Amino acid sequence: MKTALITGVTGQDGSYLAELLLDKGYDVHGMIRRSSVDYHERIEHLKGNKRFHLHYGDLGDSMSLVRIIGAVRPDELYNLAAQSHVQVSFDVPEYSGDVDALGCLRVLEAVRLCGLAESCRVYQASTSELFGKVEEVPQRETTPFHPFSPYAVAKQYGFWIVKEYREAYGMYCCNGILFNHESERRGETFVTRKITLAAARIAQGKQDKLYLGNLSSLRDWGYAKDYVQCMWLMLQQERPDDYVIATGEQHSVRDFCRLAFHCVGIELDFTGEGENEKGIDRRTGRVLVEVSPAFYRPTDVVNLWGDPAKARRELGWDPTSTPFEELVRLMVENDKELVRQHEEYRT
Ligand code: NAP
Ligand code: G4F
Repeated sequence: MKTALITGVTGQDGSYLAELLLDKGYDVHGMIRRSSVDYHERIEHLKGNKRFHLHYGDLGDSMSLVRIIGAVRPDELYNLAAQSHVQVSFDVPEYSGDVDALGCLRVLEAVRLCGLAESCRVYQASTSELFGKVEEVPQRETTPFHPFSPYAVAKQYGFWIVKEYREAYGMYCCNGILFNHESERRGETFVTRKITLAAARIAQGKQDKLYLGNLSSLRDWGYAKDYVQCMWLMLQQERPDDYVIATGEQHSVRDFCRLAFHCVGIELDFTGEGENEKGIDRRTGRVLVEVSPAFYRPTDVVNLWGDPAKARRELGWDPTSTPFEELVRLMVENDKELVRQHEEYRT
C-alpha cells in the first residue's frame, strides 16, 4: 500500500485528490491549518475513513513540514496548498509570495532533510497563470512565461525551484501546469462559482443582480475531478517531467454567464461595452448582470488557452471527458439545489 501526503487537502483539488487516492487503496495523509471553525466542508465525509489521516501544519512553518513529512514518510507528496486567489494576491502580496513561492521550497527541502529525496515523488501545483500576458496562443510547455500578478510571480519561483531540485538532487518532482479547473466545490469568489451561485439565487428570487469585472477575459476551463487524475498520472511515469493540463477549448466569462443563466431558464442578451455592458433577461427586460470596476485587476490575464497534446500523448489523458457545457450544467445543478435547501441571501 502506498502512502501519500496532500498539502491543501481541504481545498477543491485536495479533496478530489484524496478521494481518488483512497479509491486506489492509498493511505492518505492531509495537512490542515488550524482555524476557528473546525469544520472542513470538502473533506468532512472522509473523516471516518481509517486510511485518511489529518495533521496540523502550515506552508509558512518549516518545522511543521519536517515533522509531518518525517512522520508520514510519503511515497508521493502533492503540494496543493496555496493562497490561490489571483485578485487577493494584489492585496496580500507578501503572504502570497511566502506561501506560494517559499512554501514550495520548504516542502522540497523538508523532503531532503527527512532523507526521502530518493524515495518520495513530489507534485507541485503549478499554473497557467505563469503564461500571464501571453506570448503565444495556445500555450504549451515551450511557451515563454510572463507572470502577470503577485500570485503568478510566486508560482513561477515554485516552478523553477522544482526544476532545480530535479536537476541538482535528482529528485522525482513534477510541475503540473494546470489551466483553470472548476467544480461544484470551487471557492465561491472565483468567477465560475460566483456566476453559478448567482444564477441559482436570481432564478429563485434570492438575489437581484450579479456584478462582475472583465467579461471578455478568456479561459480554458476544465473539470477539477478530471484534472486530479493527471496529478496522479504525472507521478506514475518513469521519469519526472512538467505537463500542461488543459481542455484545448476557450470561452469568455460572458459565454460562461450566458450558459449558466440558460441552465436556470433565463436567456441573457449582453449590450453595451466596457463598464457599461449589461446582461439583460430577454423575457422580462430586467438587467441581471452589470460590470463593477471593483472586480478589475491591476493587471489581468485575459487569453488563456492550453494545448494538452503532451499530456494526451504521454499520460494517455483525455482532455475532453467533461465538455464545457456539462461542466457548467453540473455546477448550476449543484447550486440550484444548494440554494433551494439552505442558502441565505448573500451578495
Ligand atoms: P483552493 O481551493 O483555494 O485550496 C487551497 C488549499 O491550500 C486549501 O486547503 C487551503 O487551506 C490551503 N492553504 C492555503 N494557505 C495555506 C498555508 N499557508 N498552509 C497550508 N495550507 C494552506 O485551491 P485549489 O483550486 O484546490 O487549487 C489547488 C492548487 O492548485 C493551488 O496551489 C492553486 O494555486 C493551484 N492551481 C489551481 C488551479 C485551479 O483552476 N483550481 C489552476 C492552476 C493551479 P484552508 O482550507 O485552510 O484555506
Ligand atoms: O475565476 P478567477 O478568479 O480565476 P483566475 O484568476 O484565472 O485564477 C484561477 O485559475 C488559475 C489558473 O489559470 C489558478 F492558478 C488560480 O489559483 C485560480 O484557481 O478569474 C478568471 C477571470 C479573470 O480574468 C478575472 O478578471 O475572470 C475575470 N473576472 C471577471 N469578473 C472575475 C470576475 N474574476 C473573479 N474572481 N470575480 C469576478 O467578479
